[in-house]
This record gives sequence, structure tokens and C-alpha cells, in this order.
Amino acid sequence: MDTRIEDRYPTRVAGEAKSLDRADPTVWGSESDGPIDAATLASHDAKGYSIVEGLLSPAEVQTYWQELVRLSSDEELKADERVITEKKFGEVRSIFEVHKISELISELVRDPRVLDRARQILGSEVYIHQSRVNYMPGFKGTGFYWHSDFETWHAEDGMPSPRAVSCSIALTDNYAFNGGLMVMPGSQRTFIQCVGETPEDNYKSSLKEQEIGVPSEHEITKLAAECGIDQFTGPAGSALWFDSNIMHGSGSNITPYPRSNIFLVFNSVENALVEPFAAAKPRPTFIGSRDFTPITR
Ligand code: 6CS
Ligand code: FE
Repeated sequence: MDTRIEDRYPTRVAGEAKSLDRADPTVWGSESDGPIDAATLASHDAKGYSIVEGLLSPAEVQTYWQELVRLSSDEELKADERVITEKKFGEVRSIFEVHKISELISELVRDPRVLDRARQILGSEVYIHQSRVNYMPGFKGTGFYWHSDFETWHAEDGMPSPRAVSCSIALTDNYAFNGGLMVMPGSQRTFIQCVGETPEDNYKSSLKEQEIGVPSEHEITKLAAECGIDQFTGPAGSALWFDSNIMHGSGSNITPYPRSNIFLVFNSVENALVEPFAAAKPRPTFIGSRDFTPITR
């Protein structure tokens, strides 16, 4: 662990897990810093998430959906370590570093509708910490248990503060019944410590089913009582912006309707990764990028 950086969010503890107050803002920028209006910015600051209806047009959705189908049926790509398959049935579950694999998605990262919002929320220049497509296929897509992304990114990638934001763009209609993402509004203001040392190469199993870096049922119950649970549903093309530390999860999908989303994770260039705070070595760069060059158009 890099001794020069104070660990303000200790986690993967041995004893009893505690919940800590967040020592950082949720929104760093202001209304004049980008396209998000004051009311939406204030709501994002309070709830830790905000929704943009129709971020992509129906025509764009069609183009990106075809790209996702192309990627998931690329037999050569399936052998790539960046492709994670479902534990039980082997369907493609996620494709990481998709902004480097797909020219189309690398353009989306630079699109002002996306890049300018990320810069405004984080109040600085930004770079991509992680990008992925989560397919959540029909019938066999398994969900993601409750977790804070930042808890993992802090422990295993060395992200100092929760000054990162995810943009989840729906490429299929997101319903309550096909694995729509659930979030606990306001939970980003509390850092829930997790119990248990990080195993060697934890990512090789955690990206299929996370067991370490998962809060206790007691903590989740407390947080749900305080914050409640909202669910992101909406037509393809809508986008959910959510704070790196918001408690979230999704159920499995037994319906015929896939819930396929592109996730772009922006980190502030002021929050560059250091050594992991609770792991022996950093995860591979396709999961936690160590190229902090700001994105420019
Ligand atoms: O470990 C990670 O970085 C990934 N795991 C989850 C469950 N969400 C964030 C990210 O994709
Ligand atoms: Fe997550």
C-alpha cells in the first residue's frame, strides 16, 4: 500500500465492519460547468444518481445495439480475458475495456452529451477508469449482488476518493422485471466497510459473482431502511449517472428480454490511482486503467 496516501476509507477489515461518513462531495462542479441544470445537479448531489431520458436517439440505439451483437458473437474475442462469461451457462456476461475494442464506443466516450456531464459532476478533466458492456441476457442473465463500486476500486485498484461517476446507457428497454439496476438513494454519503481480506486475483471470480467486498446483510438492511430503494427503468437510449459509492445491485433476468447496458466509468484526473488500499497488487489495467491522460475530443 502506498504509505504517502492516507487511507480515509479503510475496508476489507478483519474485525467488525463499520459505516463511515463520506469525507468527499458527491458533485464537484456547478451549473455553469456543463449541460446539467441546477435542479438535476442538486438532485444528483442528494440522491447520488440522475437519469437522462433519450440520451441516445432511437437510430443511435439501433447502431450501438448492432455493435453489441457484433461484439458478443465475435468468436475470437470470446477467448480474450476481457470477456467475462456467465458462471452457469457460459453466455457473455460482460466485455471490459469496450471503449478500446469498439471504435464506436470510443467515440461515445468523447461525445459532449457524455463527456461534458462527467466533467461537470466531477468538476475536473476526466479519464476512463473502466468501461464495460453488461449483457444481462434473457432467461440466463444473473445479477450483481448489493455493492459499492468505489469499495472495490479503492481496495483493489487504489482509487483514493469516490470522485468517479458511472454512466449506464440502456441499449435495450430496462424494466423492473428484467434486471433493472436498483440503487439506494443517498447511500453514497456512507462508506460501508467490508469484512475479509482480498484473495489473490480476486477479479477472476468477483466479476462473475462477487463474494469479497460485499457488505453484510445487517449493513444493507440499515442502509435500505435509511435510504429506500429506487430502480432505474426506462426505454433504450436513456442513461443513468450514478456515484461510484452508491449502494446498488440488480436481480437476475429470467424474462425473454435482455437488459444490455454500456457502462462508462469516469474518474477525475485529480483522483488518479495509487497502490491498492487492500490488495496485494493492482488489478489488470483492462479493469482499472492506469492511463490518466484526460479525455479530449
Ligand atoms: O469490480 C468491478 O470493477 C466491477 N464489479 C461490479 C459488481 N460493479 C463495478 C465493476 O463493473
Ligand atoms: Fe457495480
